[in-house]
Amino acid sequence: MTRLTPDLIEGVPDDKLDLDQRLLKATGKTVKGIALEAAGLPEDTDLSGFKAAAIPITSGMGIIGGFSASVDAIVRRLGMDCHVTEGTDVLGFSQAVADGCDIMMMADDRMFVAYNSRERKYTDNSWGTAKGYSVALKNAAGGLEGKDVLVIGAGMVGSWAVRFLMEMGANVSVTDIIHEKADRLAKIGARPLTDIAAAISEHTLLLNAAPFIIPGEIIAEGSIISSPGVPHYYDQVGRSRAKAIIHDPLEIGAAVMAVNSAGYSLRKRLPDN
Ligand code: 2YJ
Repeated sequence: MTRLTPDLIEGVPDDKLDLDQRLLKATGKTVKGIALEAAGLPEDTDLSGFKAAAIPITSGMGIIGGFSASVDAIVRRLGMDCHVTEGTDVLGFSQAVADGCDIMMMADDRMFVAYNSRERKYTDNSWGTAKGYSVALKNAAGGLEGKDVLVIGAGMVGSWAVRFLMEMGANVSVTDIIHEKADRLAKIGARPLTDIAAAISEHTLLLNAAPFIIPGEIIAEGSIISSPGVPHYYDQVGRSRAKAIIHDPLEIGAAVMAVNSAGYSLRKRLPDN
């Protein structure tokens, strides 16, 4: 995840992006629906028993204006109780513990986690983002069994996405400007491709996990693009050729993290576990 900037997330706390409506149109599911599927939990799961906290972290490059408020709003939209701690860093963490919080959401420059203090387990943002955007692509495509999917970018999110899409039955190709990174994923069954433009033109199901802006003229008509990568921009040609472009700056990944973290407690109570 590239470092977010306040302008990228300014619409998140008030849901100005209207993400649920856009996701419903593209995938038939809301953010919560995608997060529950990503976490392997039933569609009607009630998350109101969880108390979460968003803890501002000042280390490294410091606070991102609106980040904790955005995470707080995202978690509350899932039906959990949540607040931003008054203190930052270790003080904020200790306040969350003293408040009896079950899930602590916190990010520095390298790691963003949802820590479940009941189970002493965490879900990180790369996993959550890859899982959420893979589930979104699967729903938008009406299933992925036997279908060709291209993952652009073989970093943390792209590498997880390759695994998840393969588990969903897709034939996964992967491309990265650093060819060796894509080559490494051949070991787990992905097909590395070196010509990025040709790879994009030849696929209609894409997961763009790279900080790469795809020129519209190489996008195939009717493509479905699940696109967590930042910066996010599709030109007029790309937008008109694509059937759906799924993107938000923070919410899908953070929602999957929070729900999956709650899932450490909930899955223990499901009948088949
Ligand atoms: O609490 C704050 O306001 C800041 N410390 C938030 C920092 C958010 N972190 C990022 O944007 C990092 N690039 C996250 C890296 C996650 C890797 N998956």
